[in-house]
Amino acid sequence: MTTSATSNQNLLKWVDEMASLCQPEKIHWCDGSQAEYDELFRLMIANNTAIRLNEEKRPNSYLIQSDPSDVARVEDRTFICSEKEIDAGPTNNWVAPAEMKGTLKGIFKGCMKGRTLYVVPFSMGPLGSPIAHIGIQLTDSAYAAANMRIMTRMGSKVLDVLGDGKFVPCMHTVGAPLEPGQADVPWPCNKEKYICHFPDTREIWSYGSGYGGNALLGKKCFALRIASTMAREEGWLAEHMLILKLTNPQGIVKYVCAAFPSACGKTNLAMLEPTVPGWKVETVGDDIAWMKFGDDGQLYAINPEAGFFGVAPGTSNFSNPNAMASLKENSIFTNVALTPDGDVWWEEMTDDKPAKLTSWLGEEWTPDSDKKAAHPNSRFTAPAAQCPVIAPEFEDPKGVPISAILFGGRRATTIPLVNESLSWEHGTFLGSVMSSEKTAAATGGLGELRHDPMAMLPFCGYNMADYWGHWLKVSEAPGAKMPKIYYVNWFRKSEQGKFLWPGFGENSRVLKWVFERCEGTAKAEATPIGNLPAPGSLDIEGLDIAPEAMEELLRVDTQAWLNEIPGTREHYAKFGDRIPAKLQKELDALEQRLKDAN
Ligand code: O2Y
Ligand code: MN
Repeated sequence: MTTSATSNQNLLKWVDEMASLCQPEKIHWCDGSQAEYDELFRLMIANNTAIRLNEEKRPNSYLIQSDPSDVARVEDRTFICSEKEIDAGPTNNWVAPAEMKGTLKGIFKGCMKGRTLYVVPFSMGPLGSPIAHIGIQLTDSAYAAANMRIMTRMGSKVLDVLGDGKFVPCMHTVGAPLEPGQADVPWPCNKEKYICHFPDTREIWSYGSGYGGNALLGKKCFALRIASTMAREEGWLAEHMLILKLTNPQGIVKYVCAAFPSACGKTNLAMLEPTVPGWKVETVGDDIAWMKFGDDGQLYAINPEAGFFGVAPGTSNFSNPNAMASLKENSIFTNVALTPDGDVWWEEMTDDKPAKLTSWLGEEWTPDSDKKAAHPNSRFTAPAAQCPVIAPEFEDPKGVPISAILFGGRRATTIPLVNESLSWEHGTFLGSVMSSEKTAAATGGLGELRHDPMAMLPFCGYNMADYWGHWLKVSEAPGAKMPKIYYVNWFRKSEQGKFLWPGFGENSRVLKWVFERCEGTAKAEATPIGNLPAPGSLDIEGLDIAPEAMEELLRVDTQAWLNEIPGTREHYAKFGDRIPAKLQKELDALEQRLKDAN
């Protein structure tokens, strides 16, 4: 048992209560030191949970394979336990708080027997930033504690900043107590899972999973689900958005946020290498943005995280050299394959597949194998500070002023390459009707289309219609200078099923147009769906793209948009009379503009 470095009575009392409930063998207060991190891995190696990678190839890095049943966020086991069901809304699973607490108190009883309870103090955002908030995670997973050290500002220094202040309590157990003498397994977990959020009391309780968003509670549970409810009460925004810094050849800087559904290339966009000469992109964040108003009326954003928990498959020196450089050392790899010389590999990491690997399932793998070497949702956990293009503002407690917000999804048809909204209300509308083809980050079928408003469907901690209402309301704050809103789509396909836009670094051309629209220097053409680049205003110099492809990328298919209106009305109908009148009006106005143009 280590001693606590706090005199925060609420914290001490809560840790005592939870320890009595969970009955761990030991309690360890995490100080966040390198020695502690090394010790966590020494224990995980001794338990066959982790292996250390080849020191020359991947210094200070580890590989961990989860239980094959515990590989992704479990949306069907994720609950918003607000007092009233309507406040969770139709897109969340709801259970009354008293009932859920009863269930949890039952299953948490003795859940940490034979294990260590780690007390993990963490700050979401630079320590002491007025935009940051503090959480304390109690967990019996050394893997979660080690990941939290990369993903957040973690350790004793957080307790110093916390003082007697408030924190978000985050309870986590893998739900696998050990009886005396019982041998542990490499990846303890429970087939029963509960990922529970209590917005009224700002608490998180997670049971049964050791994986990713289910277990690293600072990320989706706190920074999005609970923070979205805090933001609503306090007049700010907690969003599933990357933050990037864009500098033009004249040295003018703008900051842009972008929301895409899970695993749609957000990390790639955040770290993009521009192909337009003289332009520079730097990364502030790759997944989450917290935005509060500054005295000048602008929204200032911080990245509440300190690391990247990125999807490994598809990440390569071609798709994202900056991510590859970020994970070259001091990183944790989960569910990727192991090479014979002690390094990691995943699908599309290299042009040539290695001749032999040990797959994420621990099986011998060759290029002829019919299974993937790495799980499609396998991950790297890497310190953001290791990213070669991390912006120095990443550490700035006051955050960065946001000029533009991009929404996007994976859409083979209908949605043009870029579309500028007509107003904040119209932009909110576009965000509210976002849809995308499904990816591997959540359990369920791949490829299927689903509405994913503002990329927040699995992450909004309250009724989504009220969330849209909050978006509309923030713009009414006195003196508010709201960012411009854009809708982008890198994934439009030709009739032959080929991607029309090359994507990756070439997306900088779209960022340039957005930047120049914010500056007031690029031209746009009004269309029924919004403002599209006027002919010649999107810089395609040096890009090998057929004029017909460009035309199709920017074509407003009014009939296809009209065909989507009934589906959009159905999507809204799910929220009944909670839908803000302003959004209904935007939908009606869009339909009218499309009919007039058709
Ligand atoms: O599968 C998980 O638990 C991770 S999900 C995730 C991780 C990093 C960034 N974004 C996501 C997401 O699902 O949006
Ligand atoms: Mn995400």
